[in-house]
Amino acid sequence: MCALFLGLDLSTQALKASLLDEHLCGIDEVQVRFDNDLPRFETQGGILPRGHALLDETDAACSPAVMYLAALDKLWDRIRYERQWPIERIAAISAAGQQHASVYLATGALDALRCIRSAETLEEQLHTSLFSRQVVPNWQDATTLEECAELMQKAEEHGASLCETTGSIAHTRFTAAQILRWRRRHPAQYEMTERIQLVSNFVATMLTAGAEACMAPLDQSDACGMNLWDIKAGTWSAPLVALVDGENGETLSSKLGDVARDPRHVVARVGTWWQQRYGLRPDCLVCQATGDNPATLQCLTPALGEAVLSLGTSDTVLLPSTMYVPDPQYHTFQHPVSSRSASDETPPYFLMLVYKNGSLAREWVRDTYCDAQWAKFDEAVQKWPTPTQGTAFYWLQPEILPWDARGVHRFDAAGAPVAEFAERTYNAPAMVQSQCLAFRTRIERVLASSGTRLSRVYVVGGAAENHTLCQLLANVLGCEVARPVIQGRSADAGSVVPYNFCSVGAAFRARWVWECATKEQVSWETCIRQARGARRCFLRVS
Ligand code: XUL
Repeated sequence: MCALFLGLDLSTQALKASLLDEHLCGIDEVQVRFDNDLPRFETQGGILPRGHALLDETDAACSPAVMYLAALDKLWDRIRYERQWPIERIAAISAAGQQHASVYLATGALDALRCIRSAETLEEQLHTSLFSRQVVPNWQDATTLEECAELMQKAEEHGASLCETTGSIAHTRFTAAQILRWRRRHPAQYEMTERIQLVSNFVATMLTAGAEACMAPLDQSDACGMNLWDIKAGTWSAPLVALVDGENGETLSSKLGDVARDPRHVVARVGTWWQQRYGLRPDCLVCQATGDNPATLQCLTPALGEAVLSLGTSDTVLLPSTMYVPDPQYHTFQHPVSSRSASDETPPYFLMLVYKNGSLAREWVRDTYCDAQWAKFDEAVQKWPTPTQGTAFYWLQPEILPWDARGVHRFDAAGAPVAEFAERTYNAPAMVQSQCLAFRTRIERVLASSGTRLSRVYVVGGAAENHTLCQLLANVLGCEVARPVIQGRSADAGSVVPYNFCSVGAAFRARWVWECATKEQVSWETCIRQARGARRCFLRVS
């Protein structure tokens, strides 16, 4: 009987699961969408609306922690009863979770997890005992500007900038600023917190529920999204931890728990609660989990000189890197599946560039200038393939790259500012051309520092379906543009399934950890290559 692998993704709006076979072919996918499937939590886009009674700050972007339990219950009911997946064949599970977002487990949480009975749901049994913080921050939260300034200053006082130490300048969504603000506003809750987890290791912890439940460690790559982890030293940064803790830092270190140093780490066998309630095998492995962007990288495994471009609400570029060259303009994270040994083909780091004005800005141009039709937008992009009429920037939201750029700025072909273009539909090519050029400028700069050239870009996200945009990207970036695909089980010609790359990336990790734990120690690259065989993993679109 062929072993199966499960990847979960606890993201902003949904909990998703992807089931793959030993050859990494997709079998099925299922999800629970928070707004529609769990309306009693009153979320909009997965978070509580502004001013909701449960929020202690009007503008906070938070979700009810108990909703995550309800989502796990509902997802597994769907897996078992609606979809009737062959659960008994699942050999290993890993997870992805929204980066930076944190979950706060109360003193006694582990005991509560060990005492649960299979006749009742997670939510029924744990809603009062598991969490010390009922409403938890989402990565979209921006209430922590003051705390960010303090973190930057504290790092400088100790002789290295926050960016040099942790790979990123201070960001409101990063966990350090979030914990600091909450600890000061709610000291009693902080006091009664046994463990602070990221969403990724929280899911792994939940999968151990039962008689031998344990706390899953943080993932190295995900820990880099906290502004607390000293990447070069491979330890928590003592001054930053002390600032966030308010004392000498020991309390916070123990609340954060361990960071797994080996990406092949097996957290535990799946918990007895899961075995009894859903029929998981007693030897099913719970593998180290990571953040959603690292998990996307796992799924697409770009080589050096390749990049992943995710065209979503914001546009994100992921680039593997051999060197640690932190820069305030981007994030440097440890690569989720690199062992960081000289013989490893997987580079030790990856860089992430985030452009805030992605799909929403493209949609604004489509709606304002192209009668709300993508066909008209595409027609205009094809009509003016080069910037003959001028150029423009559309920073509808304060931009990250370049930092805090705002507003719409148009220039004619001679470079003089203009209020509007003579032909209004020219706004469409002007926008996508300037977006593509922005990607090119920064990617080139980053790659130049490691002596590499861009050879291929994998495009994902809604806008990746737009062929005109992909062709323009290929022209501007001067490289091949490819759309990654997850093949269906039969691997018939063309049996390509539109899978969720984060949960599939998590399933890939489960496959690798299982291979290393039960067969032989192989590198990530070897495992994925051998499992996939000669099957196609992307479609060239340019
Ligand atoms: C990355 C970030 C988002 C979340 C989405 O820094 O904040 O992409 O990971 O879940």
